[in-house]
This record gives sequence, structure tokens and C-alpha cells, in this order.
Amino acid sequence: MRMRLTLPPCTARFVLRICVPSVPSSPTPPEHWQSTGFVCLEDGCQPGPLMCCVCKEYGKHQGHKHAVLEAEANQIRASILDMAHCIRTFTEEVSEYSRKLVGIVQQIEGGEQIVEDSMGIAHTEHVPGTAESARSCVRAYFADLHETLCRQEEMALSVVDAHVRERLIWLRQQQEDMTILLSQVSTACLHCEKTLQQDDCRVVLAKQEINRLLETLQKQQQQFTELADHIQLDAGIPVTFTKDNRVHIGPKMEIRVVTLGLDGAGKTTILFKLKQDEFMQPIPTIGFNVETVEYKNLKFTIWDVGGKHKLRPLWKHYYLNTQAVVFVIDSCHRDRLMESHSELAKLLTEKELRDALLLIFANKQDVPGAVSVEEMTELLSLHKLCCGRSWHIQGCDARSGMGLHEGLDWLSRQLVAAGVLDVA
Ligand code: G3D
Ligand code: MG
Repeated sequence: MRMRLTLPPCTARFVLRICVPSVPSSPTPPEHWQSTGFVCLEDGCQPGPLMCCVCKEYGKHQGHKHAVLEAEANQIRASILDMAHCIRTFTEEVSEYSRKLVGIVQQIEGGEQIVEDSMGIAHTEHVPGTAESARSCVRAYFADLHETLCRQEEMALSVVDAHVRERLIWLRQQQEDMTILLSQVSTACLHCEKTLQQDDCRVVLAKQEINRLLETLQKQQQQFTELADHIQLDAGIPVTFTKDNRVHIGPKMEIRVVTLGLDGAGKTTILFKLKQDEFMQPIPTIGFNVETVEYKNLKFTIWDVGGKHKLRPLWKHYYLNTQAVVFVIDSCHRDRLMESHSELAKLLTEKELRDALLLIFANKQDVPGAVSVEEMTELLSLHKLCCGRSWHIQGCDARSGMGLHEGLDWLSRQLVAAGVLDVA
């Protein structure tokens, strides 16, 4: 395959500015140059160094250092030859650089090349330059992003549609129930009115039936009042978005959080504190505790998984769909810090937790001598370990609750992309 590149006109030119001295014109030797035998070497005589014996110029150079003309000329010739060699090398270097410039411009801009096919027929083919490749790369990135956004939009809309569908079904069911109730009430009213107009004997005979009817009506009214107290008739559809563009409908956004850490770090105490806001004597967690904790506009489903050595292989069963990991470390147990470090390092390699947020609670800060947040960050090399993911370390004391809400606040800021929007 023969290849010839045709360059498009150069758009960007790099100008190498070099000062080249102007070439001097050759001096004319004096008329009596044939009689010159020596050359004066004195600096002051350099404009006219030739020493002519005939015209007594020799006297002008009396006492000056001099050299034989032929030897001096030969020396100058040698240095000119040396210089010519240098100039040739310099020229080659400049030419090579120019060729490279042409090549780079060509590679950036691309062009046409002539190729021969299997039949030997030549035709031109477009060769994309790096500029075009960079543009294609940007286009591909945004096309991918666009596709992801479209998919996420579809999913979010289907969540809204499902919510609206279910809500409308429920509302229509309610409408039907109310229609039936209204007709039952009006039938009862009619019956009462009819009884009122009847003679005394019939009224007395209808007493039991009327009492039953009134009792039923009272029960229905009571049920209705209870229902009306519990149900808020509101057309609003509160929509919340997570940072990964998922949509949540309802006043609270549900988040799946798994709490991990070594045994005794304080996971259960944290969960109890968040849940009941009161300290309870925790018993060692054998399997798991699961609780729902509501905080601001978030509803956390927190799985507190036992941290004893034998239970750790079970942790992975709780990873699926986990949006955040809360890793609890006992800050006053310095000799177990490296064990925590290695468990955390293992967690961070889990594929299912790749996108999960990581909140590290440096617990038991109330204990004198506890490792501070700064020291813990340093000792566990957290910046290196958690590089490339959303993470935060929060000092806390699970017994008093100090620092726990700050940690949840961080999670909420990371998860919620936009505030709760009310679609009226
Ligand atoms: P775990 O669920 O991670 O295994 P626990 O840990 O919640 O069971 O807590 C283990 C012990 O640490 C408990 O003490 C608990 O009271 C204590 N603890 C938890 N958090 C704190 C804290 O912030 N400060 C202090 N001082 N102690 C804490 P016991 O004595 O029951 O083992
Ligand atoms: Mg526990």
C-alpha cells in the first residue's frame, strides 16, 4: 500500500525567531597585494593587516607581532571549513525540526491519503487527525451521558407513573366507597322520614329496626372520622432526586444503609441512639438488627450487622442496593485499628459497594486518650484508602449522641440532589 499525505492549509504556525547576521561583502585587497608577505596580528591593525614591503607599510607595523601570509590564510580556511561543518549540522537540525512540525500539524489536522485496493486501484481515503479524534471522544462521552440520562429519566418517570396509578386507584376506590356510604346514609334517612310519618303503632314497632339503623350509621360515622383523621387529602406529589438521578416520591426519601465495623465498636449503640434517642444496654449482635430511622427528609433503613470475626463473611449478604456504608471504629482501642483498617480495605474492594457512600464514625470520643479524627485519618491512611469515592470521617460518642446527627447530615447532603419539590 502506497501512502501520500496531502496536507490541508496550515492554520496554526509556530514561528521560530532566530537572528541571522547579515553576510559581509568581501573586502578588496590593496593594489600591491602581490608584494604582501606577512600579516600583522595586532588587534588595532585588523582593518588593514596586510604588510606590504614595497610601499613601506612594513614600517607602519614595526614591532607588531606578525605571521606569514600563507600560513595565516590556511588557518582561516581551516576555521571556515570547521564552521561550514557546524552550519551543515545546524541546517540538518533545523530541517529535521521543520519536518517534525509538518508531521505534527498533519497528525493534528488529518488529511487525505492515497491507498491502493486489492485490485491495485488507487483511491483517496480520509485520515482523521488527533483534533477530530478528540472531538469524537467528547461526542461519544456526551452521547453516553445523554443515553444514561434518558434511561434514568424514563425510570424516574415510570416511578412517578406507578405512584400516580396506585394513588388514583386508591382514590377511585375511596370515591366508590363514599358513593356507597352516601347511598346507605340517604336510604337510612328516607327510612327514618317514612317512619316519622307513620302512625304511633308502626313507629313503636319500628323502634328496634331504627335503633339498629342508627347504631350502624354511628359506627360508619366513627369509622369515617378515623379514616379522615389519618388520611391527608393532598394532591401534592413530593419528588426528591438522589445524586445518582433516582427519584423518590413522598415526604421522606428511603435510604438503605449498612452499619459495619469490628465487634464492640459501638454499631448497636449508635443504632439504638438514633432510633430511640435513649441509651440502652446493648447485647452483642448475633445476626443483625434492622431499624428505620427518620431524619429530616430521609428515612434510613439501617442494618446493623454483627462484627465478630466469624460473622464478617456474612457482611457481603447486606451489600446489595446499599447506598451508604457506616463504618464504626472504636477510637479508644488503638491496638485494633489495623484490624479495622484491613476490614475497611476489604469492604472498599467490594463491587456492590462501588458507588456506596462511606461514613466513618470514629466512636467513643468521650473516652480520655481516644484517637482523634485527624490522627485516625493519618493512621488509617484514609485519603489514600478512600481515594475516588465519597467519604467522610466523623468523631462521635454513641452514648451521648454527639456527632451522630452531623454524620447523618453529611449523608443527606451527599444523597439528595435537589430538595423536596412539591408538585401541586
Ligand atoms: P457493636 O454493636 O459494634 O458490637 P456495641 O458494639 O454497640 O455493642 O458497643 C460495645 C460496647 O461499647 C458497649 O459497652 C457500649 O456501651 C460501648 N459503647 C458504645 N459506644 C460508646 C461510646 O461512644 N462511648 C463509650 N464510652 N462506650 C461506648 P459494654 O460495656 O456493654 O460492652
Ligand atoms: Mg452489635
